[in-house]
Amino acid sequence: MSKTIIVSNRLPISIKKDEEGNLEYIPSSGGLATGLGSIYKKGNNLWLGWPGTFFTKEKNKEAVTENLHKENMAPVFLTEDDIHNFYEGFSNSTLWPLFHYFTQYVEYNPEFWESYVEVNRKFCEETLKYADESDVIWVHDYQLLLLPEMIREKLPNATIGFFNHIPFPSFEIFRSLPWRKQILNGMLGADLIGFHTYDDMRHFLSAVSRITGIDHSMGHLKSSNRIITVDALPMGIDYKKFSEAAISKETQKEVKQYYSYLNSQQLILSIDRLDYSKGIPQRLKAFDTYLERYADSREKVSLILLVVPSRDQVEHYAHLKEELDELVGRINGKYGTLNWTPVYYFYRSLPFSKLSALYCMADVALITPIRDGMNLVCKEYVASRLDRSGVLILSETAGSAKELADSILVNPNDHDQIVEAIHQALEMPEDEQDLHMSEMQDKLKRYDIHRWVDVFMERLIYTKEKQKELNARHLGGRASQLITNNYKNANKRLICLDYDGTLVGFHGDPQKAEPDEELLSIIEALTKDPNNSVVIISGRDKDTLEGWLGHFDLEFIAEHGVWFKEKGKEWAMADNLVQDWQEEILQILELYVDRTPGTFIEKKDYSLVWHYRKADTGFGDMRARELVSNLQYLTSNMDIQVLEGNKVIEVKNAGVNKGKAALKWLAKEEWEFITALGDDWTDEDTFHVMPDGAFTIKVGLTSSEARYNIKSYVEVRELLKSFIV
Ligand code: GDG
Repeated sequence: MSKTIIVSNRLPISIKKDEEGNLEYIPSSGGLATGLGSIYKKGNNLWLGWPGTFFTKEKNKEAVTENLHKENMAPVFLTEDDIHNFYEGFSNSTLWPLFHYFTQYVEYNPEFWESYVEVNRKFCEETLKYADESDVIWVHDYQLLLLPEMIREKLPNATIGFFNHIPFPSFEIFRSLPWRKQILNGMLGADLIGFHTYDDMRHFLSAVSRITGIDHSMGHLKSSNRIITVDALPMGIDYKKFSEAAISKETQKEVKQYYSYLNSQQLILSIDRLDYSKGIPQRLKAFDTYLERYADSREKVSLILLVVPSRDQVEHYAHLKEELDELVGRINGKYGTLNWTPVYYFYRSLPFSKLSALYCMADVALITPIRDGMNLVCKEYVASRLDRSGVLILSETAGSAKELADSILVNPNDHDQIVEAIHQALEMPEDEQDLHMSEMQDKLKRYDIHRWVDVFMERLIYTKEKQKELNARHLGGRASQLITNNYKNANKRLICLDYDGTLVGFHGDPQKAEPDEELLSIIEALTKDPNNSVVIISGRDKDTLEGWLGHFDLEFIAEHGVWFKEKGKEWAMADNLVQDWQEEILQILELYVDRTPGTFIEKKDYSLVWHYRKADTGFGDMRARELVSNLQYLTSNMDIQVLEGNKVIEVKNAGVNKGKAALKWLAKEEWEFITALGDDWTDEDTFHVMPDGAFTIKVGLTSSEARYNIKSYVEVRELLKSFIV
C-alpha cells in the first residue's frame, strides 16, 4: 500500500521541556497543520520534521520518536549547530532576505551552505527510513530546497511534490546566489513544483531555463528524463475555523472584555511576525501622517499593532524591534491623551480566541508587507467578518493580492497612498464594505485550505500519469530488444539518422558539434556491414556533412532535402529549386541579427537559417515569434517556406522536406528492416512517410508521430551500439 509522507522543517507540534525535564507536546494550530491534517493522520501516512527542541541522549530520542509515531509523526533531530548554520544561517540569513528582495541583508557564507546541504541530507536519510518508491512525498518550503533531488536519487520512481511558501525572486536577484544551480537542481527532483502566484512561477521557470538550459512550455519543464509540472496554486485558509470562531462563546467573551476597555473609536488592526519584509515601520509612519493630516480623527481611531516575536536574536531583527518601540513611543507621545491611546502595541503571541476577537472588532485591517509569499492574516480577517462589514487594505506585493482584488490595494512603499487608503477605508459606506467583503468571502470559502491540498495532490497525480504516458512510449528494455532482434534477423536494412540532437548534443556554435570518437566508431561499424544502407538526413549544408562524415560508406540528405548523395554517386539537387528570393530574405534576417545580440545567419545553398540559441533566453524566443510572423507576411507571394527548428528559423524553397527526400530511399529496395531517428519537428516529415513496420524513434520525451521515444542522443548511441555487437 502506498502512503503519503509530508516533510517540512518543523513538525505540526512543538515539544517543550519544563524545568524538571518533563516533555510537553503542543500541537500547532497553523493553517498548514490543519490542511494537511486530513492527510498525515490517515493510515500509515506520516509527517516528518524537527520537533523544535534539542535532544542529545539516545534514550530521550527513542522515547520522543515512539510518542510521535503514535500521532503519525516522525522527528528529524537537529543540533544547536544545525539550527545556527542551517536554519538561522542559510535559510534565514541567505535565502529569506534574497527571496524577499532584501539583497542588502543577504549573507553569502560557505559554512552556512555546507550545513544546509548536510541538514537536507539528514532529512533525506530520515525520509528514506520510511519511504519507498510507491509513496507520495510532499516537501515544504525554502529550508528543504535540496531534498527533492536527494530523495529522487535514491527512489527514482517516487512521486515527489514540492511547495514553496515564500516568493521566488526574479532571475536577476536569484542569479546572485553562488549556489543557484544546486538549488534549482534540488527543486527539479520533484514532479510538481508549486508556488503561490504566477509571478513566482514565471521567475522560477526563467531561472531554470537561463541557469540549467531546460526549456518549458505551458508550465511543463522537459528535463532529460521526466516532465515536471510547475504551477501557481495559491494557498487557502481554514475558512470554516475562522468563521465559526467569530461567533463562538470564547471569542465573543473576549470581544466584550476588549470593548469594555475602549471608547467608541474605530479600530485598525495590524498583525505580523517581526520581520523586515512586513513593512511595519512604514505602516506606523503612515498612521502618524494620517493623524497629522486628518486631525479630526484623533481620539476617534486607534491602531492595534500585534507583532509576534521572531528571530530577535538576529541583528537585523533586534534593530527592527528597537525601531518599532521607538516609533510607537513617538506616536503615542505626540498624540495620546488621558482617555485615548493612538497605538495599542503587543509584542507577543496571543491565544487564538483573542486573535479571533481582534479580527471581529477591527473596522480596518492594514496589511502592507513589502514582500510576502501569500499572507494568511488578511484572509483570516475576511473570513472572520460575519456581518460583511470591514475594509481590507492590502499590499499589492503580497501573494494574496491576486485573489483579494476587492481590497484597497496599495504600493507598500507609497507613504501617501497608504495614508489616503486609511482615510478611504475609515470613511467607506457600509453597502460598499458589504459588496467588497462578500466578493472576497465567496472566493476564500470556495478555495479553502482543504481544496488547496486536493488540487495540489490532483496536479501531482496528473503529472505522474503524464510521465507514465510518455514512459510507455519510451524505448525501454523490451522494445529496444525487439528492434535489435529485428535488425539482426534482417538482411536489407535502411537506417535513417538525423544528426544534431540525435547523434550529437547541441552546441552554442553549430560548427563545433562535430562527431566525436565514439560516434565515428559507431558509424564506421554500421557502414561496414554490407547489409546496411545508412542515410544521414540532416538540415545541415552538404559541405559540412561531407567534411565530417564523407569518408564513410554513408548516404546523405542535406539541407532538409535540397541536396542528396546516393552510394557511389555525386551530390545531386532536388528539382525546381530557385535562389532568387535569398537576397531579400537575407536583408530581413540581418536586421534581426543586429537587433538580437548572440544570433547569427547560416547561409546554405538553397536556404537561410537564423540561429538564436546563444541569445538571451526569452528574448530570442520573442524575436523568433516576431520574425516568423514577419516572414509569413512578407513571403506570402513567394514559393518558399518558413520552418521553426530547435532554436533556429529556417527559410527555404517550398515543397522541400526530409520526408519527401526519404521517399527516394524507401522506393529503392524491398527493405527487411527500416528505422528512422530524429529529434525535432522537421524529422516528423520523415516519420510521416515511413511504412507501418518501420521503427520510428523520436529523440526527447515529447509527443510525435514516431512509434517510440528515446531520452537523448546518449540513448541513441546505446541503441546503435546494440546493433553492431
Ligand atoms: C509563510 C509565508 C505564507 C499571527 N499572530 C498570531 C497568530 N498568527 C498566525 C496567523 C496566521 C499565521 O500566524 C501567519 O501567517 P502568514 O501567512 O502571515 O505567514 P507565515 O506562516 O509566517 O509564513 C507567507 C505562509 O507561509 C503560508 O504559505 O502566507 O507569505 O511567509 O495564520 O493567524 N496566531 C495566534 N496568535 C497570534 O498572536 N494564535
